[in-house]
Amino acid sequence: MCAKKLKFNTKTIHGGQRPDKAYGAVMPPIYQTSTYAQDTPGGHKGYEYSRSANPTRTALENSLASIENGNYGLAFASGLAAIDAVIKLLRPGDEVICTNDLYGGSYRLFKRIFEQYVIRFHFVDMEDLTNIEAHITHKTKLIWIETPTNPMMNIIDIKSVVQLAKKHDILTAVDNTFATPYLQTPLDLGADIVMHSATKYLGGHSDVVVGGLVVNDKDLADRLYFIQNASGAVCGPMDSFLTLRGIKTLHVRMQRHCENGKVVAEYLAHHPKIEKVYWPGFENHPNHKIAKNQMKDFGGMISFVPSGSSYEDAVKIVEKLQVFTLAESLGGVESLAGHPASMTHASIPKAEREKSGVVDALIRLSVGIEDVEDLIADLEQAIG
Ligand code: P1T
Repeated sequence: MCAKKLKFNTKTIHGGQRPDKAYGAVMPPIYQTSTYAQDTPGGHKGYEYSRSANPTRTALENSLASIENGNYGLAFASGLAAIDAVIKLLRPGDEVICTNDLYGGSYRLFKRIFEQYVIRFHFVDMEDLTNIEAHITHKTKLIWIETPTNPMMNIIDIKSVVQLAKKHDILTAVDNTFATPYLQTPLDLGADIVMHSATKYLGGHSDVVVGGLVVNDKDLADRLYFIQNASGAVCGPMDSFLTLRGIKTLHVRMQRHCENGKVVAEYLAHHPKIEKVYWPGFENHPNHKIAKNQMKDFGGMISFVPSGSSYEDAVKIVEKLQVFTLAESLGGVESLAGHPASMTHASIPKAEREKSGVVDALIRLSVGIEDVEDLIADLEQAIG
């Protein structure tokens, strides 16, 4: 059966994978090898050196393409390595328009690395399309969308941004890390590139650092493959295997992340000691309607500000949590709490991050798939 016709839950398990030809192994074997024997120079079986290609990585790349409804997948050593490859499509003098609220490491890569090579980044509030339009010139070559944004949970209307970009012949890339293809598939909305930190929900068990790209266009895939091979930040076979294993349960994990996320978000919203809760599932979220339209559910990522709104108020809470672990990252089966100002977004200057709402008192939760009663009890004892 054509893999493209399979439904999502089936694709997470079977997408791009067949039982191994040698012995019928149901899971793709871990080809822990750097090189491959050749009968004669150039006479190999499709693999010659594992930076260029590795069968376990190929299985992951096919799986990524399958779950994102794309034609071509590429797996990298980290999410940032995947972003790095996309920006390397550009040349000095080119400009990028990106969401003003985005992962701190993406901001750092754009500002501290690529601006040295004379690529310019405009960070704009994409909830209002006129902000994007105002920055479009003949130099604009890429629009970089993160939605929901990290950590403010803003929702960007992918379809509208893509329409605008296409009018001006500009590529669009969507960082789909927070939503995953369980919730939204940006290529179906017209985006050119989907990017993942597979470290998060796709891997799902906080045991790998992996990145991914998926595209439909053959020429774009070839250019990205060239960069992947030439720059070399590839995903190793063991990490490819673990990510593939994670993807097989993506749909059941995401369902529970969404259910638990809703309960936790509503608990926080009704708590007298919480000032503000950011979660796209609330009807009064500024872009709830767009979220409802482009996402299947609202996910398990929530940010909030405790009353008092001071750095100390936030630190007191995260230090008291016992079931939630205070740690960077997100998307694993276990619940994590983070303090963006000092952790994930510390690389963004304070004045810059506060403009998009990342204040010192902001706490970010990655709601896991534990019993939600235990998560609520933990928050209750920590918030007091
Ligand atoms: O960590 P890495 O796999 O390199 O992925 C970077 C990245 C890219 N995009 C988004 C939306 C991300 O959240 C991340 C990584 N984020 C964290 C580590 C974090 O705690 O937010």
